[in-house]
Formats: sequence, C-alpha cells, structure tokens
Amino acid sequence: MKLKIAIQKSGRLHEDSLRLLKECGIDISNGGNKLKSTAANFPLEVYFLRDDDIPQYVEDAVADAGIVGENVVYEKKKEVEVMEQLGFGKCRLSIAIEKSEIYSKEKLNGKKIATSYPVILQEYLDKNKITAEIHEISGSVEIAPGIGLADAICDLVSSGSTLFTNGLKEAETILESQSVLIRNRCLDKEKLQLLEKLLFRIRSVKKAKNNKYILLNAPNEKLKEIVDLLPGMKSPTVLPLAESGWSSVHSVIDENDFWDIIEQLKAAGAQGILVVPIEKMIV
Ligand code: PRT
Ligand code: ZN
Repeated sequence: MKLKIAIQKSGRLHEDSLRLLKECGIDISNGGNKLKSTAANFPLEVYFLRDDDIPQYVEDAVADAGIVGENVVYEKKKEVEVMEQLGFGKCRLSIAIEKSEIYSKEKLNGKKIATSYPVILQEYLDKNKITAEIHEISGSVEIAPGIGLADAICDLVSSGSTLFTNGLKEAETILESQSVLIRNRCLDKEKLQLLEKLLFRIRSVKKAKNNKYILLNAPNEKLKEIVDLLPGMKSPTVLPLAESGWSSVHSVIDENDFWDIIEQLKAAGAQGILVVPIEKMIV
C-alpha cells in the first residue's frame, strides 16, 4: 500500500514541493515518467498535476494528499482538510487599481473587476457589502484595465513588479497565501498513519529551517548572563575550554530572534560566535 500525493507538474510550486519531499528523506529521482513517480525509500507515489486540479483529485481520493497554494484551495471550495502550511509559494491575492487613482473600498461599487479568483473575490465583496461586477479571466489579468476590460483587478502579487509594469498599484490584500499540505477527509487508518509520518518529517524540516545552532566562547564570570540569553532546546550545553576561565556554550536559537540575540551576546562578552544551519530537528 502506498500513499498518493499530488504536486504541481510544473510551475512555481513544483521545485519547492520536490525539495521538501527530498528534505524529508524521500527519494523520487526516478522521475522519468511525467505523470507519476514512485519513491524508492518511502511508501509514496507522487502524481504530477496542474495545481488547479489538485483539490478535486484529493476530494475524489484519486490522490490521498496534495501540495497546493491556499489561494487554489479556497477558490475551488472542495471538501479537503488543510493539514499544514509549508512556508513556500508565499503571495497575496490583492485588489489593484490604476496608479493614478485613489483607492477606497466603497469606490469599487458599480465597478468591473477582472480576476481568476471569482469565488474568493465575491466572498470579499459580500462581506464588505460591495456590489461590483466580476469579470472572470484565466490569465494575464493585469492587462485588463489597460485595454478597457475592467476598472480594477484582483490577482496574485509577490514582488509587485507585474503590477508596476502595467501601470497598476496594489490597493488592498484580500488573502495571504502560501502552499499547504491538504488531505482527503476520509483516509483509512493505514494511509493516515503514513501521512502522519510524512507530516512529522515535514515539521522537523520546517522547524530546523527556523532555527540555528549557535556555538560561542564565554568568559566564566559572564556565563550566567550569556546562558540566560540562550533558551536552547532544554537548556544550553556548557563545556570548559582548554584555556582556564573560559567555557564553550552551545544552543539553538530561533531565526526570528537571531540578530537581537547575537547583539546581546556580544555585548555580554561572548566571543568566537559560530552560527550553523540545522538539517533536521526532532522535538
Ligand atoms: O500549470 P498550472 O495550472 O499548474 O500552474 P499555474 O500557471 O496556474 O500556477 P503558477 O505556477 O503560476 O503558480 C502556482 C502557485 O504559486 C499559485 O497558485 C500561488 O499559490 C503561488 N504563487 C506565488 C504565485 C505567485 N507567487 C505569483 N506571483 N502564483 C502566481 N503569481 C503570478 C501572479 O498571478 C502575477 O501574474 O505572478 C505575477 C505577479 O508576480 P510579481 O512578482 O510580479 O508580483
Ligand atoms: Zn493553475
């Protein structure tokens, strides 16, 4: 028995999805077959599909699980369970208008908005009691205002350069999105166990990415102060250095607190600070 997972065949999420599986120790290098691939060292079959089709396939149990953007999950409204945010494919679904215009929600009333996300947009409009006409188009939404097809657009944005080069500006974000792991709602026990095993690995990889291993030398009279700055997984490891009066301190720190803590450590007298990436982190 194998767990079947659907990932994007090609496009923005393809590489990162494969990389994540690889970091989970799953080898799917026999990718010669364009539709599916079997992992060598985990009971997993990977299906390569268009991202738009992934929620449907997962709902229908053609695939047990899938990796897809939240934007697609919410737009397709399929009966699937979102298990975990994966931290890549980050973007936002935003309303954009011509650069020269001044934005207010109310001004959208009576306007024509072009989008590939009519469901999410309609929900947003309803919630804000705005009546606007949605013009659904499947690609190159950003050119719609320029050719007189719409007054505004609602599209995915990451760097903002597509909007900029089309004379548009981002006016309001209606959804923050990233890739997520989804699953079929009625998996049998065996499949669920496999999926939990995969999820455990995914979380270990994610956790490792958010943390750094730190090593430093501390004068013994400052040890208490320095150790207090470093939470560690349980508590920091402290080892004596060959030179008396000094200790080596090892710990794990959160990526987000990184620069703050480093500055405080230096101020407290820490020397020879080394920071190294962690490959996996089991907590
Ligand atoms: O063939 P298939 O249907 O599988 O692929 P696709 O062409 O529909 O999707 P693809 O590969 O473009 O995107 C897959 C997923 O990546 C999306 O569903 C999002 O979850 C995520 N993602 C992240 C993005 C972006 N960032 C993004 N910037 N998807 C699209 N864009 C587009 C956006 O539509 C706009 O045209 O990039 C342009 C804007 O980018 P910036 O950097 O100029 O702002
Ligand atoms: Zn698509």
